[in-house]
Amino acid sequence: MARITVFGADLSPFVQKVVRALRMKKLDFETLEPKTPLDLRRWNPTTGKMPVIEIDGERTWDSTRIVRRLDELQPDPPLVAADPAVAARQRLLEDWADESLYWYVMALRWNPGHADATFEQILGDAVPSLAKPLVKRFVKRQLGGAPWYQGLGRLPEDVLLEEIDRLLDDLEAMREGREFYFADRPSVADLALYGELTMACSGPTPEIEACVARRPGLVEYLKRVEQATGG
Ligand SMILES: N[C@@H](CCC(=O)N[C@@H](CS)C(=O)NCC(=O)O)C(=O)O
Repeated sequence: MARITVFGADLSPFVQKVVRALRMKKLDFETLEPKTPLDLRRWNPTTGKMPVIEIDGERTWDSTRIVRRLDELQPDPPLVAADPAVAARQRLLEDWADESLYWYVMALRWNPGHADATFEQILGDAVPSLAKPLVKRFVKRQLGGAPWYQGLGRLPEDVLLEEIDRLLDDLEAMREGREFYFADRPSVADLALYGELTMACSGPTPEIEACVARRPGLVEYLKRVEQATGG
């Protein structure tokens, strides 16, 4: 049995993707949460981002590459469908969740109306109150700056929410009433969507939670993915 460690914070959608893939495959692992942003640089000098996985001493970074590696290590159950056309759609939806939906959620989390709550959620307990104003200004500039440079962070809040609402309609329609995306068992697409929507519904952006809650089919789907990937 391989010795596996996942480096990363539980709230990260990308860490969720990896942890749930490991649970689906019934692989034992331990997790290590970062204590400071310097940990990320130390664990992953190439991109400075989490998650990173170590399998018998060999490290891999980036959730998409990691889940691909897990499929090599333990092919059963597979994380994409056997049919290449279905697998391609699942991988593309995974990529859309990681590289597009993520930025919609980040743009809202770090916009002026939500940035304080987001900061409190990720670092509130870790920073002494005297240092908080300074650290908060720095973190808002660093992490909040990313969606601004990406572009979605420049949209007004009402426009962002309207777009997210429309995208959730499209997501629902694309599932075509199936249990999971394009197949009868979860794939990388479901793991990625679950991670993003769970972070979106984790507190600081109640408006997205309301968007999700208005769609009972989506709520049921998320519960289904949760159950099928370790609860
Ligand atoms: N494409 C990467 C994205 C990873 C990513 O953006 N992780 C965030 C946490 S949700 C991170 O490490 N952020 C720290 C930073 O940007 O400095 C993946 O799939 O692993």
